[in-house]
Amino acid sequence: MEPRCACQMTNSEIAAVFEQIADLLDFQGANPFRVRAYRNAGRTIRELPRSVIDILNDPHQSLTDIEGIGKDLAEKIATLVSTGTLPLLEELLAQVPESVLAIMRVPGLGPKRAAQLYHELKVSTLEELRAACEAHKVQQLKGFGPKIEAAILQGLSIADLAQQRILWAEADQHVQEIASHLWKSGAVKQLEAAGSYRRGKDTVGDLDFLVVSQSPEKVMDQFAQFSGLSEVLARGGTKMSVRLGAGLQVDLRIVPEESFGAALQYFTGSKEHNIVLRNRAKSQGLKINEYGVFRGEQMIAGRTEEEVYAALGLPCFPPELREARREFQWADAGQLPELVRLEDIRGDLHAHTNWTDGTDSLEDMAAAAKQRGWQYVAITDHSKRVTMAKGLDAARLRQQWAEIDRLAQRLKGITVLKGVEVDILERGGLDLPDDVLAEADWVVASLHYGQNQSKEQITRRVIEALRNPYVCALAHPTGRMLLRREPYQIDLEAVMKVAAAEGKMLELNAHPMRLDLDDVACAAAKDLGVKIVIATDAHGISGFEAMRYGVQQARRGGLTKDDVANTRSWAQLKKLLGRKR
Ligand code: DGT
Ligand code: CA
Ligand code: CA
Ligand code: ZN
Repeated sequence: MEPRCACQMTNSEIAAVFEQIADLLDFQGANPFRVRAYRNAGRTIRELPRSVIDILNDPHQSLTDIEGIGKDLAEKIATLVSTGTLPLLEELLAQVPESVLAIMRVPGLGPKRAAQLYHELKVSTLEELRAACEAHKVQQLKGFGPKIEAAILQGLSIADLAQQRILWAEADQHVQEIASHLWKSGAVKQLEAAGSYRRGKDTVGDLDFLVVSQSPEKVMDQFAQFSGLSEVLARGGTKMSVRLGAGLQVDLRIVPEESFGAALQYFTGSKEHNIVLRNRAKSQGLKINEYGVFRGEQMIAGRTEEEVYAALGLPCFPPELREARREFQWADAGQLPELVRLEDIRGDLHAHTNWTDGTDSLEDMAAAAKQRGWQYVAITDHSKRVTMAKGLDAARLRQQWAEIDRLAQRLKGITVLKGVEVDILERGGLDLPDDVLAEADWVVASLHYGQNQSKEQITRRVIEALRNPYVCALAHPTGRMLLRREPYQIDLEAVMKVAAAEGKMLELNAHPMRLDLDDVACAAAKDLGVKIVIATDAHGISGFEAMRYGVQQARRGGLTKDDVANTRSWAQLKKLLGRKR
């Protein structure tokens, strides 16, 4: 590991060091309590609302004031922050190659199996693991077998992808940091991050910055000074490419002011959208490239994106729609949808508290939802089947609802809905009886267990759940975890048809790692007349921030305010839920 200039470590970088130590200790078969202590330290730091560096710089605060941080951990953090590493990490890395960390994280593996692969097959890199699977050596190991070998190969393709792409939310953090760093040069006149980031794609391959500047050298010098940078890959007169510490590539282009709109259009893409655009230009006797729109030698547009699209007789498409799906068809018909906006959202319908696996109290969650300007929030803690999350049985759930009633008398300006996230059981059926569900204001059904069942089984379970008169919506309908886990097998079209017939809704889970439904499925739901609920699945007050990721995904699916159920007041939404409730 490259030691970093310590004063710049972010909480997630600090947490990662503790997590790496936990993984490496686990790999070596160390005492489980010791492993857990490091893992918990990582988690504590990752979830801190304030930056560790801020706390260390604050003369009135000490790390040990924070719950979960004792003297020992505080000392370790101080060492890490001042030296960039920890002696224990260095010691472990001298014994085990760092590349085994990646193997442990392959879906289907873990520290124990990774250690077995390392000791018995000398597998220490992802490439070696793939080769060993393809040579069918892995299935011969004790406790492995052909099924696990196949699962590892599938896990490897996800791991490959995870090395090439990052979540949009993570890209957004990098973009904000890089943009504010570049503005500080004082030489930036205009700046925009283009590419898949600007289109709001759920994962991003690399970042594409465009800048207008009278002194490109000054901007590029400043870029080279960015703290998160690990390597300059190339630098020319107007273009520079770098790699960040985490491996992400960032391209920076300095473009002429009169071409900024054309460059922004070109580098926002998508490539497929640009190809359609170029052909349209051609058929009008025009030429389009990253410098402008040209009739013969004459440049007729380029300064702004609006101007560029207008020169081709087109509206300035919202970036989220630029995927060469239906946007040109809509534009030709004059029916470009007016996409839903974050400001349109009136409330959240999926949130957890410390009654189950959330970190914050009912009251704090309600107050935080109110602070976001929402009119309502549904508290939907897990039902009892989710033992890992201390899921609620009927009695506990009724206690919580009584607590919500008491809270309602104190807390004005927000409606707290009595909800539940009820599990769809492996054998079918729901985890709570109908008479309990009937008392709830809002019920979301989720499939957390039995995710390896056949498409028929899973689809049947989900459809049966949607037919329950008290279920309002299906949560995270495909169970995917971006860059981590494939969706389970489910016939979404069949599910949507039932939802449409029963007047039920589908959730677009806004968690940045889920974004489930995806953009294409959102569009399909709309076509079938199914309303979408954009919900955060917050497990703490900061979880509500995810709403914007969900809205962005809905926009990519072409959804309008009307297509999204929770742009309505609670009274209107209830009406929409229909006759059955
Ligand atoms: P990513 O980085 O894989 O998440 O996806 P993008 O869309 O950001 O792709 P990237 O970074 O390779 O290129 C940025 C934009 O530049 C892309 O969306 C459209 C434009 N572009 C790149 N290569 C081509 C090309 O060969 N033809 C056309 N028409 N446009 C291109
Ligand atoms: Ca890109
Ligand atoms: Ca690029
Ligand atoms: Zn949930």
